[in-house]
Amino acid sequence: FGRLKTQDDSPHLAIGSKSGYLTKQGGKIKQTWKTRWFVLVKNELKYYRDQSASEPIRVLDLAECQECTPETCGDKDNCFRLIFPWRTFHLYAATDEETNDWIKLIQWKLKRLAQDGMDVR
Ligand code: 4IP
Repeated sequence: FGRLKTQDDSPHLAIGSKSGYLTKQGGKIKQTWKTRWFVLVKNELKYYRDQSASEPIRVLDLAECQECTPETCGDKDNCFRLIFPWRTFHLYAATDEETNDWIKLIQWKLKRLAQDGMDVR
């Protein structure tokens, strides 16, 4: 990513929120892996073209997410998948540590959503 920071750890983000660059596989066209800026707040995971974009490409509702697990996808390191009834997303972060942070936080939110419903911090 050149000089770009791969994560935003600044304190303006609420506890339990996270943002950073993840690389994701295309939906129908599997060869295209695009690096996108992901923002996780409460139950919403949004991805943007880059950190400066104002409109998200897509908003994912974790209330619909069935699973978040590490996986091996071909030659890509640090991969994980997010399973929705309508699509499985394949993603990876720049490092193993960042991937693990995303997985841990998303899994925590999925657990909270399953227990308490929508009010996920
Ligand atoms: C695109 O490939 C990008 O990977 C898109 O990702 C992806 O949309 C498209 O999936 C895929 O065809 P090209 O840029 O080579 O056309 P992004 O939206 O991050 O740019 P998704 O749905 O993954 O966001 P399909 O399903 O539209 O083919």
